[in-house]
Amino acid sequence: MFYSLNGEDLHMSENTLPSNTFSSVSRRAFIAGTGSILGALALPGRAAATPPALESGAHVPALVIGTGYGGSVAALRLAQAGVDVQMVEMGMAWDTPGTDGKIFANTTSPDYRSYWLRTRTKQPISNFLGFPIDKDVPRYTGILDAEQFSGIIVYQGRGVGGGSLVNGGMAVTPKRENFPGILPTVNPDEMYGTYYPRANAGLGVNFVDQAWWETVDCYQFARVGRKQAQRSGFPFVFVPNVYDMDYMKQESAGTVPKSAVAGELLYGNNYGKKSLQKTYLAQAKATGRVTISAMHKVTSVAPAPGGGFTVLIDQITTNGDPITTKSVTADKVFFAAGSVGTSKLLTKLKATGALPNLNGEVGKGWGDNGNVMCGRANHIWDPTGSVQASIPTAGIDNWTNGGVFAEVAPLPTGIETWASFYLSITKTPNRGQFSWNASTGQVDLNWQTAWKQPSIDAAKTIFDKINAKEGTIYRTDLFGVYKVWGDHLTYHPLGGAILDRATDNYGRLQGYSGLYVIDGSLIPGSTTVNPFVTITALAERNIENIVARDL
Ligand code: FAE
Repeated sequence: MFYSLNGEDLHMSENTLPSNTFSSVSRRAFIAGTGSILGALALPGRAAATPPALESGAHVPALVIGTGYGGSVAALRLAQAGVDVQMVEMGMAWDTPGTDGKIFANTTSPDYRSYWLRTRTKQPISNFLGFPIDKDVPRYTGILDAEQFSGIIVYQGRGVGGGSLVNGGMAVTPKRENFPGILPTVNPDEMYGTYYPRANAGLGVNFVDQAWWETVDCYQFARVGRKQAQRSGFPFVFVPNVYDMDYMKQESAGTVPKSAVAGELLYGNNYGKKSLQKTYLAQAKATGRVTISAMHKVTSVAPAPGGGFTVLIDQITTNGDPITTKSVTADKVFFAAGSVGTSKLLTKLKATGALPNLNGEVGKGWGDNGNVMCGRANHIWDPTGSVQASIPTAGIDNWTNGGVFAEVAPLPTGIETWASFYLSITKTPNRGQFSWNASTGQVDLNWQTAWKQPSIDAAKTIFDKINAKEGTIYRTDLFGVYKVWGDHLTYHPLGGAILDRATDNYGRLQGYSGLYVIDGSLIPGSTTVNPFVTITALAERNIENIVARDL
């Protein structure tokens, strides 16, 4: 079953879709979720009077650290409940065109906008035909952070919209049978009946038109992926996305400016993608109660003498240097800086004595969602196409037998590569822990590259079989010289402030009344599929409880 969100065209399309399409959200529940969003829009706001920009010495009722999924849900729902919200975001606003007239750079030509404070790109696929493809770029507060810890690079979006600015838009609701393993203390009936539908509606999730998909050049790579998966007996599943699939049809027909079809993604999409700026954050701003301060980085949160919390914030330049430090008092503070950002802040604040009452669970339970990448070399008669849409639409599901869900990913290089490329999400027991390093003044993560071995083993349950069936081999030239596995990175950081351990069962931090966690750090390391729908749905669930009980 599946649903469509194209205006009034809200209906099930079971007849036209394979039964193995991902989604466990019922039509009634989905419409209930949509109604809730539309109803919420009709609530009285203060559209005329936008709250003032963040000034040092200000007192704010609610301060949200970060503008990704968790932060955007929190801001919208708090504002709708009548609370003025200050959102603080360390990255850029991404609302102004660069020197080429475009806001975002293309994936094939990274420039100063592409990386967060690096002088050389750190592309997830670092090599091609064995040759390194990274290049020098000016140091700038660019959109993609390749944050290096021991044993792993964690890719994250930086800017207003967080990860929604750079991600593949795959909006996957986990299979219900897997949910107890994802968030064991959360009631699945509530999630699948109310909060997943609400999240899908709020995010603007839609499906590709499969009749179009079957014929169009830019999904040839995915059709090759399907053919080979099915020949080896693996279920091939279509997954929803937040990219506007009607827009992509027009791109492909040449009637609108191209984005996904021109390979835009990793450094932002100039068109088509319904990032949070266009969904939750647009609604939040429309209430008139939400102010977003970009290029502001929170460095400290501590109890304020007269109640509430003192929040220290560095306003930074595009070089990353602080211009000024602001001190703000907030009655309530929502940590929504992402799994890594929130974990680093909380670990530091506990260790350095700013928030000593946080419990010993802070910094624990961090996972990589079992991410591992690989490419396969196809035969010359199996081209994957020189034009590849950057938006993935499907995956290979071997979760039940092999603990792996593999996204059939594009390789939008603009040339024929005869490569099939995959990002696998796997079941893995390994979890890392953040700790404060007093000598460097940094937060470390104790991840080891060897901890990816269970992920590689899981991915091999699919790709060894496909290679054997097709008479093909792995590509060894994409992650170095003779290196098969992209086991050095994750796109899906999760955990570090686990629900019902570091916080109560709704994200209230233990030890302090008025501090909350509301992002991916609540989830203990795995969502079995791409994570942002689950992050959004959990945030919807938690903020509803917080608004009802704590305001
Ligand atoms: P996130 O979206 O990371 O937002 C946190 C925000 O806080 C960021 O904007 C930070 O700049 C900001 N911040 C951090 N520290 C501070 C501070 N001290 N002061 C002020 N601001 C701060 O968090 N997921 C999917 O479900 N489907 C996909 O297709 C998908 N593809 C991906 C592709 C890439 C390349 C990447 C990097 C990620 C992808 N993800 C995907 C993961 C997804 O984007 C991620 O799980 C969510 O963005 C996490 O949401 P959070 O709200 O936890």
